[in-house]
Amino acid sequence: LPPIEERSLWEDAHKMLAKAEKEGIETAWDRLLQQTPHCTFGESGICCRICTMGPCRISKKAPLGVCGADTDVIVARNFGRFLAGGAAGHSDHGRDCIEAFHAVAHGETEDYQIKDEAKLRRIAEELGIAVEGRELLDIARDLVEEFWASFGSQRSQVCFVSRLPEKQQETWRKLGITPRGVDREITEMMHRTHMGCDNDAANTMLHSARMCLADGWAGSMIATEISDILFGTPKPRKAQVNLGVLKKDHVNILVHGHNPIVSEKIMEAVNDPELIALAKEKGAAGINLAGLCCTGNELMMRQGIPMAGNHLMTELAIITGAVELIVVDYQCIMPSLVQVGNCFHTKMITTADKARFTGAEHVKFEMHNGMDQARRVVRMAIERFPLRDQDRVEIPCDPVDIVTGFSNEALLEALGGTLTPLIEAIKAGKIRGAVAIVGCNNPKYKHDHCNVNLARELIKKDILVLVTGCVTTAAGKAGLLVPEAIDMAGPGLKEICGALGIPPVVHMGSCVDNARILQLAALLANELGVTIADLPLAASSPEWYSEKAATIGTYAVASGIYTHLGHPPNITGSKVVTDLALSGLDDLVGACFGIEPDPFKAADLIDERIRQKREALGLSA
Ligand code: NFS
Ligand code: SF4
Repeated sequence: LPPIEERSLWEDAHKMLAKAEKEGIETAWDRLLQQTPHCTFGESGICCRICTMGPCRISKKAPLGVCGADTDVIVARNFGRFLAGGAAGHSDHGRDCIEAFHAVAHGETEDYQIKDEAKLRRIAEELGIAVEGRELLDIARDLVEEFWASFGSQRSQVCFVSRLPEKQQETWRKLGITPRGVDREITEMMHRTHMGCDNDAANTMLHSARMCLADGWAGSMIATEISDILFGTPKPRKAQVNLGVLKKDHVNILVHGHNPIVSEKIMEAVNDPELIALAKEKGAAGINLAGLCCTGNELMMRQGIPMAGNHLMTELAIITGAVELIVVDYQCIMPSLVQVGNCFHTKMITTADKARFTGAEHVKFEMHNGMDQARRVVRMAIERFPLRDQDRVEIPCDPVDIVTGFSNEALLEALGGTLTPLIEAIKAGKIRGAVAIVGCNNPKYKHDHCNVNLARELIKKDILVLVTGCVTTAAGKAGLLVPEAIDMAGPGLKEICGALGIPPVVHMGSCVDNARILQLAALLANELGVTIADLPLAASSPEWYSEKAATIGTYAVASGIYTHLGHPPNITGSKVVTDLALSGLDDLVGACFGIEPDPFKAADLIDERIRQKREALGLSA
């Protein structure tokens, strides 16, 4: 195992890793070591388990599977199914949002309400729904139907494709990659990759692009828009990050997972005076709520709830010994959290029937009982407080301040209502471009080293950085999410962000909120009369691990945004698939992937891409 300082960038992680070692608690780093070296067939994507004539693995001696499939076909099918997992994750989260919105629109719940009426009307109007003189819930019911239709197969394109420049829509139509329906594209991927269907790697890859676009421009985008309608559109506000947000004298509750439908209710219950009184009765000073991963991003963006940590901090948060209860919905929740919790008094609560964990207690959240269930969960946390062993508690540091809440609406407001100041700054080369750094942690890297250093390098080069998902906490801990961080930026970026009072690294939300970045890119392209591929933009996921992150990367590329990854997906066994990803797609959709594990070299790679885009637009490099 590498020395503790080499496993993470952060002091809070180092201290908790040392505590884990002392107390004999296993973490992801230990298990990674047990799994190393990884299977090279799996790593290069050339193991096929799609039927029982196999499993087949490709080698010099055996270049074809039993059915005759070659490496290219096998890799493309495996990758297509990998991406389907990611698209399904975001989009099923989006579907749960539609269900909540449906329940509200049809008066089937009192636990959820419409918080941003103006946004509801605006989006309805954008999608061609009549709004004049109509009751709000009437409009809502039509909008619900429009969203449902984007999941099925009744439409020739999902709803928000309309946000794209016409020229770009035309490109997609010509390539046959206009997404028709979220469920349709995911199902078709499973069909195509059944034995004996799509046996042309490039063709499978094109469908991968279409399916991921369905996620980006519908599944995820719908999740974001509905979350804003139901819980409020984020506005800039202060918050705090790292394990220092846990409080030694409070009942500590962590929310982990993705959908604000659960975490928003937990937050409301935590503020219930009756429950606060109960906590005091049990000897606590109060109840403290903190977030992890994406649901943490959702709560932080809208409500300023502090963030305890990102993906690789989830086990370490429990190792503080200060957590009474962790409540989860779905995605990115390590099953090991049950075991780590068992080393303490920490209880794990699951809330979704589609994500149960053996050893955790299940409290099912439904539209009609969200508030009651949330109170039940908070009460369970309070009951655990007397079981805490205060001698084992270690809160490893003080929290770091950040500013969050930059929805596109908030950004536009900061810009004075139009994109013009941003476009002028880009034209003048004061902001040379923008890069979205998104995604995860992966114990194969020094935790957050690449996430943080890439952001630092880019802002030095006058490139505005947008962050979402688990990169948020990394940037926050590095002090990059506050206006004062302009001192670390190049002179142009410093001038513009300084004048606007915004940080040079802007927090735009959770991973589904990458849809906000897509929308911003489309707004800029429309304003300039070009396509997204013409803009000096890029994306990066330096430390990614999940299927969802690969799906995001793929919809970014298919939308025309060059995307850097720290390491390739498991596709390197196929020359056709790898070449398409690293260059071939550039000719088709105007963007491709770039791979570079070193954040400093990656910054140069991205900088060069932005330079080229600026020159093509006739702007100074
Ligand atoms: Ni995104 Fe959110 Fe984090 Fe990675 Fe997981 S929490 S959806 S996948 S690990 S950024
Ligand atoms: Fe082997 Fe072909 Fe079956 Fe895959 S689909 S397991 S390559 S026989």
